[in-house]
Amino acid sequence: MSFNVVSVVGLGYIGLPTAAAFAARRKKVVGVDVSQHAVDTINRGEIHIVEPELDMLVHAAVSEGYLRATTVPEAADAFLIAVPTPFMEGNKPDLSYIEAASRSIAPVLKKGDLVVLESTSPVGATEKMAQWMADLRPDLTFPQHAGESSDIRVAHCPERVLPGHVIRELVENDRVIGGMTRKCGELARELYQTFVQGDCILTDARTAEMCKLTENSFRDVNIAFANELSIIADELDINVWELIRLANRHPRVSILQPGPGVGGHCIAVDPWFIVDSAPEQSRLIRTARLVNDDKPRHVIDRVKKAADRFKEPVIACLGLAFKANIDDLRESPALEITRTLADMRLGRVLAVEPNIDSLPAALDGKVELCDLLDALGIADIVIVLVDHVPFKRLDTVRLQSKVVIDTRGLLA
Ligand code: SAJ
Repeated sequence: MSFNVVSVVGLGYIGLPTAAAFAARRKKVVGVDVSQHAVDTINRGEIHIVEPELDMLVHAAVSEGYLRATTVPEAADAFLIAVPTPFMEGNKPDLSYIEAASRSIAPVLKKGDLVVLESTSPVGATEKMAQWMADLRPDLTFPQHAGESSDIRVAHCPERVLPGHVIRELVENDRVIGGMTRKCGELARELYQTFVQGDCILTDARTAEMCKLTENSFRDVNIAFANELSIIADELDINVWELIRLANRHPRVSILQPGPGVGGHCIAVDPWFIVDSAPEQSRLIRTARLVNDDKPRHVIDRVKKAADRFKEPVIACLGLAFKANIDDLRESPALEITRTLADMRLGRVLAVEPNIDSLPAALDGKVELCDLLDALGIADIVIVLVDHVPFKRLDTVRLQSKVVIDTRGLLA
């Protein structure tokens, strides 16, 4: 089957690079997004998100006529759904974006089309998506009823790219492709092989859904182990960074790095989808989430203890992003810690974040955005919250006579 037109629904951190990757392989791509702003920006050949190299790719794709964005879905041969799956109250997955996206493409589906869910999803979401489309198109058959003879093919192929390295990882990473039937998977594999150089491995949709959740839970559980060690080490007056370095000399030990907590929209969210599906069985996964979510409180307690020694300390928070060398502040423990410290009115709070020009609303009016050297010039307490490159290059002489709380092991 040749896919003449590919439609990508949801033009965010995953959908837009994916659309650009197809376009770079000279596929006609119709991008669909509910945001008129995103659509207009892309149609000008510009981008509305920050990701290295993406701007060039999108610019080329649009100017050469391979990529076009719209708010209203159009007919295509394959549809990729890459919309958010946040969680709601009680850590339950919110499938409303997937539901809205699948309902929006249902009217333009035709016999032979492929629909792939890329969004990180709880087990069973692909089947639900197929049913939402089937409800609106009784004239077409879907795999949940017609099996291999269905008019529409449906699969799940979770994205696995690391923010900041999306363009390279999209092409090089292996992909797990879960078809609702074998033929659904094979057709999806054919589509991804347009630009993926890694292996495209077939499985069923439920395993593919669980595989993505498993990858991020693996990381969460292992970071929780490192975070718990760091709290124990503080208690026992041991340098956790040296401890981990030494333990990692063992050939079968590979401990991750502690930090101020786990941020981002993936690792801190996806494990809850497993817990929600099998609450009784997910004891370790749940506990890891709780350990990581509690880490900012531990950091704040340490700062509070240090601040008690001063009358009105100047506290410099180095880094607001959720990890090194990005500008993404969403779900960032560094941001949460800085905001809480300001709200506690322990002293004057300075934020140093070289990747942003202005403070987010959560900190506006409470915290001063400062240059690294200016902040170090006046700070009594310095908290390293993110291991950005400029902080790594810091001359430690500047920290002498200050109380330093290093959550990233930058100075260890
Ligand atoms: N972190 C630590 N210690 C570590 C490693 C990470 O505290 O040793 C923290 C980071 O500072 C950050 C958080 O964990 O706050 C997550 O950062 P990350 O770089 O581990 O991952 P993300 O959230 O940027 O991207 C992850 C990736 N998943 C895995 O590595 C298994 C990516 O491949 C996924 O595509 C992405 O989640 C996603 O979309 O699910």
